[in-house]
Amino acid sequence: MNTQQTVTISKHNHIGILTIDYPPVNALSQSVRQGLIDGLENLENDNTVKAIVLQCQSRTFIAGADIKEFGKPPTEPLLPCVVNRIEDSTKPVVAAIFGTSLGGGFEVALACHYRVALADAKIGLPEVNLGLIPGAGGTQRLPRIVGAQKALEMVTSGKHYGVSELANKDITSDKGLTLFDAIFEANSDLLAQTLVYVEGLINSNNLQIKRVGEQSVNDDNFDWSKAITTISKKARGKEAPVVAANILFDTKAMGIKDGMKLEREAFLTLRQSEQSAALRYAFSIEKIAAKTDFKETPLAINNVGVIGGGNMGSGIATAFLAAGFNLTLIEQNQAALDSGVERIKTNFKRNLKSGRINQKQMDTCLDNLIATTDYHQLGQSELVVEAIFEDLAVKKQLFAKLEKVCNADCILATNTSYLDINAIADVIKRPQQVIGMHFFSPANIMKLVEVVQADKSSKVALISAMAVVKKLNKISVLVGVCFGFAGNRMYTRYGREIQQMLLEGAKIEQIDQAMTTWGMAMGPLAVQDLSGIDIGHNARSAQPFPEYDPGYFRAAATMVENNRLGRKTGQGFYRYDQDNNNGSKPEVDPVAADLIRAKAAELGIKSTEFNDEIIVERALLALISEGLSLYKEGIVQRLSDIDVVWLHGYGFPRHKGGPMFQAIQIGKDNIALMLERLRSQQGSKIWPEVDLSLLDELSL
Ligand code: 3H9
Repeated sequence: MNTQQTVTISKHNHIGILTIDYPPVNALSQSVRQGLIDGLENLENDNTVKAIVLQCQSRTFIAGADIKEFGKPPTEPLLPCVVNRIEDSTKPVVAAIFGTSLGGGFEVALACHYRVALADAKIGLPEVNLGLIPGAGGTQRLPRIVGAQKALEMVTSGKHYGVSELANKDITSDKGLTLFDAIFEANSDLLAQTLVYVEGLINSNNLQIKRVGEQSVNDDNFDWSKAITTISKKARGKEAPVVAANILFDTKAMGIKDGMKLEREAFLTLRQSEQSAALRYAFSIEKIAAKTDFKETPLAINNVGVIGGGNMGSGIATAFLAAGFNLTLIEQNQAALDSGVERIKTNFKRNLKSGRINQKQMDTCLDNLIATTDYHQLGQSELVVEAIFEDLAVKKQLFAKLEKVCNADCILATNTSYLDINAIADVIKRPQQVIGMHFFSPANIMKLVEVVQADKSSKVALISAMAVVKKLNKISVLVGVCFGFAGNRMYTRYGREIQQMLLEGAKIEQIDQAMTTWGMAMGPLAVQDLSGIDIGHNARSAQPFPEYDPGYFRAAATMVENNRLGRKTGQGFYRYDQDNNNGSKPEVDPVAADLIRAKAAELGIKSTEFNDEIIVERALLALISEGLSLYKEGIVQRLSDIDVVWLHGYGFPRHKGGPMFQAIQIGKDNIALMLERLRSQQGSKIWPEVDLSLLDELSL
């Protein structure tokens, strides 16, 4: 696309209008940057123009630098030059903001002399989410308007902020600079109102050139050291927030030119980093995961049924209600139904308390809930999600019943974690309606949903479920049927390697420490204690896929034999305060270690020394090996989908990209050597041959 097409010039009386039209999100590609410079020059030279409005077409103001250009050499004009050119303009420039003004897009707005916005617009500097810091003056101009403390929070959190939310906080610098000079009603005509606003300034002779860069930063009474320490702790290994905080600190007393120079250097260094590559990769694979080659149009789904009001069912129901769906919750009896409704209300109250929703929003969502024991009330549902306990026979009965009460087009989804969905589909006359929708616990919070394609699932049912997942503001990955689908099958393989290392002499706390220090959200053994060691044990014992060997879970089996089921029994791999099982910290328990040692001796396994590096290496190799097998078997559409599953379902550190991204970092030759070594120690049943050339398909 050439310059003329991405940025155009028009005029309204004495106001020049620069319009960016570069769908989908008006990213600051080279043509947009050049178009802005050329357009500005043109309007500056036009003697009839007294002010310039910068606006965007399509669905949003500029959403940032063009992420697709980040892997390539930078091209002129660079964004810092563009924003400085805007600030230096000899005529006042007014940014008209709607949708999302993010990253470079917000930096452009900060360089303008006025900012007006629709009340529902969002702004932010999300660069840290891509392993970067703002690279075009964001760390410099923002603190000059909102003060050092607020700017530090905004830059290091990477959060999107509602315009009204910020305006309510009345953030104005002591020099009279403000983030927004005017805020207009949501959904109103932004351009028309901006023109009236600017004409008002012209007619009243109040039009000014307010250059933010000429002001100083206010950091009175601000404890930088404490704030930076807190940010470093919270970053848990992520580099960008810490670099951002230090840049804000180091440049706070500098002029804008010197400050932007340091900011740019740090931005360029981070752009080359593995963390930024991982985070940019994560951003792009999430978008790709939701895509299929199905041509079918998704069905309109507004009315959803959820069967089962336990933890999982109530979490799923909460997610649907929060996204505005009409929801019918079904339970077997009134007492179970009441508990389910109570759980849903508790979930909403938590959101209310944390400020994520207000009372009115909560009431509106809960008004859409019908709770009943009468299955006939599912007659209007276009989708029903079953979340009852994991028993194949009971689920088959339920689906036979659902087929009778639901309408012919209704999609029937099971939330099973392990069971064979084909066996469930086979009991009804419309197996094409049956799919899996595997939510992760807590379902109202976790982003991932595996949409499972059984042998006879129709494409319409699958694509409709994926569209619903997007509406839930979650991320879907299409997977095939096998034991545990993509996520839990890999989790089982990962768990088996952890268990094997326990038997070989690695200590419980050493394994958890190694994995959390590396970046996993929780240690694998603490996770088992939290979810109940018997849950996985029972699933493995009853697993219906004979070709899949759940393998070596002897340490977990030993815990179960000794009624050490985890937090719920006050002891598992760790020990917990008996009076406060859920709240207390896991304590190392020598009894658990003794039980594992005794089991290892019984199996004739020799004890060896482990270090953190070996623990992490073996855990990662288990994931990489199983992931490659899954892809080869066609359980996932693409290798990168595996990383999406691990980033969003299992607390894999986002700045490490996922198991497959890690495989690329380790390198194919190294992986081949490591796998060969493990295969010779444990055998090819545990470490089968895998096709490492598949890794070449990953585009980073
Ligand atoms: C930056 O600005 C650095 C500067 O400080 C310094 C530079 C020197 N570029 O998410 P969606 C595409 S760093 C290119 O489905 P939504 C996206 O891939 C950047 N493309 O829509 C997708 O493409 P496709 C700081 C982009 O409505 C399509 O747009 N900015 C970019 O759910 C629709 O996206 C950010 O980090 C981009 N910057 O959400 C913002 N952004 O159709 C990142 C999106 O081919 N973006 N695309 O799959 C977002 O957060 C969301 O996309 C947004 C829209 C909220 C804007």
